[in-house]
Amino acid sequence: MAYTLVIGTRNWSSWSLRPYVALRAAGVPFETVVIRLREKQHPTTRDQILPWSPAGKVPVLKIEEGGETITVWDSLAICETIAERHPGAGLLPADPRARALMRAYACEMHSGFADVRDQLGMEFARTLPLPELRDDTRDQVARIIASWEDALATWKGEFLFGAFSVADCMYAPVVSRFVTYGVAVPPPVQGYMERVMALPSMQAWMADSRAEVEAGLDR
Ligand SMILES: N[C@@H](CCC(=O)N[C@@H](CS)C(=O)NCC(=O)O)C(=O)O
Repeated sequence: MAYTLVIGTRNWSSWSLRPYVALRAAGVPFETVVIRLREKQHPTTRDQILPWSPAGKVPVLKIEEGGETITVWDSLAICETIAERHPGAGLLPADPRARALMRAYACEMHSGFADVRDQLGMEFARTLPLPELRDDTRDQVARIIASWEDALATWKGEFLFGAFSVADCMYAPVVSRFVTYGVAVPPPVQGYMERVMALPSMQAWMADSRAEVEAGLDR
């Protein structure tokens, strides 16, 4: 069995970060292919992604197994697949109630918070001033913080559902955005964000993002 994870420019690719932290949490070896985002010249970003996935978006996970190749696109689908294939990593909580809520958290992130994505774009290796937030963005930031506080208080662990789970993978790019723009958060949430940023996977992503920024690859 061999995994290849196709990702975008690390400083920007919030969607790519999610399966990367999931694979690292599962402790399985994988190859990484990086495609430069926002490339308008031929071959464009899309041209480069299409040979990997018909959806034309990163991330993509290729699983080579028993002479067959399975292509999984979409960050949440990849995280769920990794969680299912590596149950020992505990990325899906064992308690069915926690598992159901964990999925609600992951899906709420996946399908929502458009204004946060728009106004607080991921700039993993940078620190930037907080822009004047629109009302919708402010409401979404407040909702994210309240939901994290609730999960941390309910499950009383280091991460949202106690142990590190798919929900933390899905929210890892939001943690990075809040750090980049200095979003004010209450102490329990600050502690959570620090634990996420300290993960070896997040530290490795930071080192690679910084290298991209220094090489001008995010321009
Ligand atoms: N819902 C998808 C969205 C993936 C997505 O939008 N990826 C962006 C980069 S972060 C992309 O591939 N853009 C390609 C392009 O700009 O041509 C997922 O969760 O994987």
